[in-house]
Amino acid sequence: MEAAEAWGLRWSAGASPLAKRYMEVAAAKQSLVCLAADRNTMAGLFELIEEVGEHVAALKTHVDLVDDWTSEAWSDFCSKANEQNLLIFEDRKFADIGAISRAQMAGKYDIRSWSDLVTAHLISGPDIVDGLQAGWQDVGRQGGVLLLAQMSSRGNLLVPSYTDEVVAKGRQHGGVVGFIGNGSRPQELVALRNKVGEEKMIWTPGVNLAVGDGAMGQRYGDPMEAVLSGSDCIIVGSGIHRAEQPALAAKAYADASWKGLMQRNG
Ligand code: 5BU
Repeated sequence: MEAAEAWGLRWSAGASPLAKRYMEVAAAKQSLVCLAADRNTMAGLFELIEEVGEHVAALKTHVDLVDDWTSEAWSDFCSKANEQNLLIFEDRKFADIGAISRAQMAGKYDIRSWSDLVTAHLISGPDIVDGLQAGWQDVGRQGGVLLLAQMSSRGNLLVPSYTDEVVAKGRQHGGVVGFIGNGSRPQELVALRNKVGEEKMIWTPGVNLAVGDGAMGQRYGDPMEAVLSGSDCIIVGSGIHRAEQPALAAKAYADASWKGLMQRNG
């Protein structure tokens, strides 16, 4: 199915080139799944992406949790992800002032050189988005910021009035591809989608086929329900990488998410 048809308003309402790239891959693979590749060895990461790459549309990383990280191995890993047509999303949750965030895009991990998307808090003010965009520009690349408007963990301090401010500022900024919403609470997602409108994306962690509480305050909601409530991408970690058969699990999440999109637009 063509991306424009699959995505309806989200495609036509002026999405950024990066968002369109994601939507095309998602339509081609019939999957709105972003794999949270939370494994701490390079071998584990390579194995995971080999197994599930065909069923997922984006790859989320935490570059600083890999024990045997080297820039060479990481660069090979990113090439593999690119071969599988995956956008690479470093969930760094930047939060500093603009100039330091720009500098943190460089440094040892050189996130600006391989990431297509990064997460940021808006707690320090809107200049963080300009700082991150400057980071990509410093190496002649384009990227997009996902602002944390909600979180999935219990007791988080992103209260509705804070969410409103993040959305109001983020909606106006061309460097913001979209927002992180709470995949574990459909009502919160519906409210977020109403605030965001149709133009920007909402990506949601806190999703698992086994709904309920996860480890250390994580909360999980149903994948299809998240999409029906306005999520454009379900971020799934342990539901896939801890499954006995990760490829089968990834396919199950892909199917649920795609069904949600078809029903949402139907
Ligand atoms: P899980 O294994 O599916 O629970 O992994 C969730 C991933 O999403 C993990 O990498 C977190 O860092 C990430 N995450 C989250 O769980 N909740 C949030 O609000 C944000 C990110 Br933002």
